[in-house]
Amino acid sequence: MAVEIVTVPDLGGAESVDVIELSLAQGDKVAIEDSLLVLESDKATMDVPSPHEGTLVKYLVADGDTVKVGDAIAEIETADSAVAVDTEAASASAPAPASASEKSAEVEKEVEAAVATKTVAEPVAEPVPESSSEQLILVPDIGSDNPVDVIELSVAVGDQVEEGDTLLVLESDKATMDVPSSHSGIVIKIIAAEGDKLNTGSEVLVLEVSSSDINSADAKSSDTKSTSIESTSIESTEAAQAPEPAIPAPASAPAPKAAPLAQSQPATAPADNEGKASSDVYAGPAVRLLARELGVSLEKVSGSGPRGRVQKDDVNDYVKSALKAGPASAAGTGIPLVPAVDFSQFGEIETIAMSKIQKLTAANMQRNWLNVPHVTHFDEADITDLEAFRKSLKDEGEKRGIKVTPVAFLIKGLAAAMQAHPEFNRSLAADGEHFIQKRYCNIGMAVDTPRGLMVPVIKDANEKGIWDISADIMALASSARDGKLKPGDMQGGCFTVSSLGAIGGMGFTPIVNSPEVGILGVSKSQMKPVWNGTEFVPRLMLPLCLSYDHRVINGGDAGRFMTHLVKSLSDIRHLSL
Ligand code: CAO
Repeated sequence: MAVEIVTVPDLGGAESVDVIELSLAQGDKVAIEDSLLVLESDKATMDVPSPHEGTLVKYLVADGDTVKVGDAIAEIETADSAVAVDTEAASASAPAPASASEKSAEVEKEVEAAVATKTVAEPVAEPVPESSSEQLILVPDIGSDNPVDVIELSVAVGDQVEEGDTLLVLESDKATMDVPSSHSGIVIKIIAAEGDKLNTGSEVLVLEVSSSDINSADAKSSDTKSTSIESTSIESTEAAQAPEPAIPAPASAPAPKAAPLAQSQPATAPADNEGKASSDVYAGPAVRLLARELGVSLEKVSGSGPRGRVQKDDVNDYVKSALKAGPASAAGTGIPLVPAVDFSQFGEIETIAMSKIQKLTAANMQRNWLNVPHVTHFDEADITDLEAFRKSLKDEGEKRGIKVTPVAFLIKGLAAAMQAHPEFNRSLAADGEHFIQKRYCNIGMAVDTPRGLMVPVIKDANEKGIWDISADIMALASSARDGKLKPGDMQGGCFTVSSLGAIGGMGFTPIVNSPEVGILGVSKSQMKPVWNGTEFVPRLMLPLCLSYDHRVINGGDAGRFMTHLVKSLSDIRHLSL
């Protein structure tokens, strides 16, 4: 066993380049030639293949670092150090299956080929003999005898293209290259198809052009050719005819490293690349290959790499979240993503898995919060008499084995208010054009459990008295805490009560449990001085917060509903009417 240090190979003249992708994870098995990382200069990207077989111990650089030739980039543990050949020591050490210097020369050649291709990427235009106004566009010199894949056709028959517009995108193992049009004209026939393998001189498409365009473009084409054939390095390319970068980079400033885009973005959240053609998305060949294999349109993926470059993880995360979101995701909501933050940079952290209930609650809350236009109406009820009555039930309750808490009265009061104000016992139909009026009255009750929030339902609350409701509260709350609720216990709710009265607080804005249209938040009752017309008297006041779906309930409805509820809680004789 030996640990080999891999260094940055010859960069073909570029002084320093950015690390834009770490291709592996610590502990990954590495074969010779596996891509270790991707480097990028102003004009090209290159994979750095491993000169060793073994296990990646660690990277010595990070995404976004700037490196130069000879910089240490990774440690690889090899089984037999004699087999491994270090990049720098390649020429001096024993022969290896593919020495690093050979490899780096290969990489360099590939990059150069790609760059040169970009420079010669003015396609060769040969006049079509039978019509002087038709131009057959051929693949330009791609700097290699190996065929390259057509990964994208950027135009369709009938399109008007201008000189320099991208006609199609080609991809070799190591680079992508746009083929720009050498003429302005109208596409009248497309010969190449996506997935075809093309060589220098292969037919791409036919353009209908005016004679003047042919002449001027031909002149430029030959100029370009003579310049570009000599362009063999990243730097000399820059000095040449200002070609398009091999992989188009957006002009925007680099994204702050501390705040990359969320790792698991909603599949349907708007991508930075929304609206772009795939060929314009800033991504490397390996990422394009992965996206094609997974059937992902790159323009839908947000790039988290430097300057918004799409990385393999972005494509994988897109696929994961697409699967998770399913077909009912909030497509096109335009909601900006919350950036993921590496909290470990600020101090020690621990990652805790969410329980299934917590995940469901999070998803439901977000869904309801996003879908329902919420309004919260605040009021308070004088429960002085109610509490006196409740306490008077204590002895009988002990005999029955039932504890009566304020929540039972709230549920009873809500059921009565819903009978009097039936709009609170409605749901919006899925078509958005009808109300569903319910003739039954089931009230959900939020229960705080160690595994998360659960909402069992008290069935037919309008038909039950305080003892029965109290018995239901006890049974359902205890089943919820013991994890023994059955699915039927949590279904069919018409309205929800969320009582934090035993915990504290003066008020809160609960989230409607859609498709229900209202939820009552209850906070802790307090003795308050209340003006009775002649003097201040101490009264026990219960804060109530009604959140409602404003698509179904108007403010006036809410005011009347709460006035009804407050009145019946303040004088429980109304509950018997
Ligand atoms: N003001 C003052 N005291 C109150 C009160 C209020 N609004 N509501 C209840 N209390 C008192 C009760 O009277 C009881 O006191 P005593 O033992 O002295 O009689 C004590 O608080 C404890 O009540 P409890 O919590 O055992 O029973 P409950 O019927 O009041 O509530 C339940 C049951 C299931 C609603 C509650 O236990 C619970 O889980 N609440 C949390 C709901 C929640 O998490 N909501 C947030 C959802 S959104 O995140």
